Amino acid sequence: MVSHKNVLKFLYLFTFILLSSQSFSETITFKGLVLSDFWIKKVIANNNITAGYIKIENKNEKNERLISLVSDFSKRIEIHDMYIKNNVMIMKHLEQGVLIKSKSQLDFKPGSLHIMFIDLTKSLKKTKLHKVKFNFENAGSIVVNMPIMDKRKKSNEKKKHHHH
Ligand SMILES: [Cu+2]
Repeated sequence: MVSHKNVLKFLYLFTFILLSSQSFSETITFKGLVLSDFWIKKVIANNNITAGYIKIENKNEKNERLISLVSDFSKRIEIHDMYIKNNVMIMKHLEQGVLIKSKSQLDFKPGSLHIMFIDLTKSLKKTKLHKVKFNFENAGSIVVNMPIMDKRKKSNEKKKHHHH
């Protein structure tokens, strides 16, 4: 016979495994917006800057705009776009935020659109999730718990061109 205690032990273990695997399976649905695959890149050495990524799908009839972001671990957060112009990598601060068209998905990803955390005030532990508040023009604000990763997991990586 399986005792109650053992079942509880098993559940705790199971929960622990789920939490420690830090999968990308978490998806947040918020007022017609679907947020997924969100993560922050592990801070390199003594840098006090890092980047974050997310996929935002807008299922609404109306266009949406991500206006700004706030966290308690960096003094500033900017939305940046990155592209090559005349063989030079250009990083552009999108001061008006970024448009997410109706019925479309916007991908923040390495080498492209990204969230820039500037002047980090805390060390970002890999074992913790880090709260970042996303402010949208229509949907309002939502706090997302973002994990720290070395890089995006292979299983989620689509074939893409690399720009160096
Ligand atoms: Cu940047």
